[in-house]
Amino acid sequence: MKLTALISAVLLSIIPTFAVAGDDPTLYFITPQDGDVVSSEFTIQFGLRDMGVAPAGVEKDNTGHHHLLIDVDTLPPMDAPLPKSDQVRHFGGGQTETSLSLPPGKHTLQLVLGNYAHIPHKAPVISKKITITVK
Ligand SMILES: [Cu+2]
Repeated sequence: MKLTALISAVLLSIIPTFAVAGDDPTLYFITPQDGDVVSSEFTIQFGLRDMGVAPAGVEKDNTGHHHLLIDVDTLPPMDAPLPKSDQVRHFGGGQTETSLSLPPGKHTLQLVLGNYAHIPHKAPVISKKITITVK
């Protein structure tokens, strides 16, 4: 009985660790960073931890491709393919960086990972929204 309790306690303390290990994907900007001042043409690098990048059309668990949201105030629906526009750019080739030209002033940038069919994952993988100033 005592042993059973001990085993249960050990299992309970181990299981949650296993359940979350490698299961906490993080999407972020390597560059630019929040608050940066950039020139009119600048490079953006996408960072992703705990998931992989795969081109659109390639169905593989725990992968997706990047979508860059430019000056988007309200996130698009997370249960449908992301729209394609100047403000929502798809990197379906599996690119992890791009070069962008924006008019002078403040702009917001945000990343959303989409699966092979451009649909965000069940627990959507979204970066923090950053604000940059274009000179
Ligand atoms: Cu896409």
